[in-house]
Amino acid sequence: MTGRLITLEGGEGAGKSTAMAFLAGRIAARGVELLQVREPGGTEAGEAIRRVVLNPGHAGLCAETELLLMFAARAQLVREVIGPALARGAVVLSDRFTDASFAYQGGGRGIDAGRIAELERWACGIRPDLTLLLDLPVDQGLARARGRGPTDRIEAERTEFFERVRAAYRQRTAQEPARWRVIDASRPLDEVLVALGTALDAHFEARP
Ligand code: T5A
Repeated sequence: MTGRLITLEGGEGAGKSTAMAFLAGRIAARGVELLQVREPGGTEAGEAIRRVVLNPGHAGLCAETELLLMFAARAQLVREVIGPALARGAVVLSDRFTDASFAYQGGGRGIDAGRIAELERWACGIRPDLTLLLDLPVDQGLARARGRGPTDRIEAERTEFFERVRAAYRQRTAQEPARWRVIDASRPLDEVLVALGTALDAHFEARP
């Protein structure tokens, strides 16, 4: 068993928290070492960066700062946590990863994808083996996310921003179909979890 990185992506309110718990249980049942992380965050420095980027008080944060902070947190997470775990053969399950930067800062904020790809190579250096995308209409996701309570700085963006995020995610799935599995997250939760389980099992069967 060699280490592998599995990432979960999606727009706001796609249901990633519930899906993460389900996927973690399913992976652990295989008897492998599992490490769960979230982005931005996952290290002491990364969690501090998370508090800055999501704080609605920092309304004036520019797109470049936002992107660099995401990669600052990611660089720390890769070196401190993900890299060593993969080296010892663990399965790392990450709630968001570099694709979120392509979708939010690339699609949403309009930063050139080539620049983000350069940061991906330089500051991060690893790519997921499997990425599961929870895809659903923006208005449905926002209604779920905003129904939970106060919004963070990014959740407070306009609907058009999230439409661009969704389009960027879908574009990435089309560019690299072998890595992605797209799950219709507008369906009832039990159906979403079945689809996730099927996608995960297929990945492990293809690469035991
Ligand atoms: N970001 C992150 C960037 O801009 N660039 C980056 O590079 C990175 C890494 C992270 C923010 O940072 C941005 C993206 C984000 O805006 P976060 O708090 O981690 O902030 O936000 P999210 O990742 O979006 O997570 P959320 O907690 O907002 O959403 P989830 O986890 O997708 O949704 P969840 O599971 O809490 O579900 C929302 C509600 O819907 C219900 C749940 O019960 C819950 O109440 N629900 C369903 N209801 C009906 N049917 C279903 N199928 C349902 N699934 C869930």
